[in-house]
Amino acid sequence: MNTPAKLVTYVAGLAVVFGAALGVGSAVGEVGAPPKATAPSESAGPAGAGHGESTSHGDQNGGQNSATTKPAQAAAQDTPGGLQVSQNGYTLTPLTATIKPGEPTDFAFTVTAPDGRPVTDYQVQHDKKVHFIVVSRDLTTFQHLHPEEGANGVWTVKLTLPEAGVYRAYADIFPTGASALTLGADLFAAGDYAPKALPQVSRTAEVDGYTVTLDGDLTPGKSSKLTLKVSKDGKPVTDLQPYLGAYGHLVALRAGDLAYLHVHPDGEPGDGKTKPGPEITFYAEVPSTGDYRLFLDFQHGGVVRTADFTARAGQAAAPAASPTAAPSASPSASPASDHDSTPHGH
Ligand SMILES: [Cu+2]
Repeated sequence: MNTPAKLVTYVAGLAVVFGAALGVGSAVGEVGAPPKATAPSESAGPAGAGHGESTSHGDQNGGQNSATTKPAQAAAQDTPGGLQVSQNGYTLTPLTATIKPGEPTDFAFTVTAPDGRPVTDYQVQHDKKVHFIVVSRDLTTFQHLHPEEGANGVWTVKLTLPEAGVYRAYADIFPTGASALTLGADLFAAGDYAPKALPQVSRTAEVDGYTVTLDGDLTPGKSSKLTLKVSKDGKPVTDLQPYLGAYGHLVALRAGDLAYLHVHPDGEPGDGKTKPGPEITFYAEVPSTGDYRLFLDFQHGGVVRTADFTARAGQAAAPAASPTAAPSASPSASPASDHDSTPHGH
């Protein structure tokens, strides 16, 4: 009996303490001072710190914003084409999800405008509204296609992804009322994928019995003149056929991120000065040092062929060309210059 009695007393005691606590709590609540004291003090610490942090963040953000806004804008303007699936409100939207390797597929896509609707009004560039480029991401395969325009801004093209792997598709377009832009999206062909190494730097390409040589150097940040000379069986080809309003089309892609670079042909058929070969001249603008893949489309005998090169932009050419480099050619420098001179030698 003692134990229950003690429990009752204990419970009663707890009740008293609890009641007292309630009383204190309510009293405190009524007074309002402690809660106000604690609440502000609790929140004052974090809030104060928060203000401090947010203020400093704000300042930093403000500073970063003001500091990064201009570079960001400049960067946006300088960002090469093809790296983004959406740019300036225009979005490349593939409508075909899966593509089996080696099987011709009706690939469909739209480009949506900032209002979300498919673009139906395009400016023609080089005879076409849409130039559709597809490369494997290891840059060893290249296709330059021209999709057919369907209803409601849907474009379709017969596309074959030659092997399993990851591909980059580019839509080189000029929506009316906007500016020319190149949107890019990845495509996938399921299966075992073995990426190939980037083809070695070379100034000579062979395709179907044609030899194409590359002259000129890619200089980062500058318009670089490139001259491609086409020959067949050792003889210069002087009757190239116009293809898409030019004697050749050159696409340059940066190794590593597959940036799509602007290349402008120099002259066009019928301008009274541009000859149908054997040389085709372009001006390419590359944004950085590094390796680039160049794909030249040219037409001869009614067939369009593609010659491909790997070219190195930047410092590579400088030491070999520098007068001081030769006398001071050290053992460590010679391998580089040997390596660099190889493509130049051809
Ligand atoms: Cu095209």
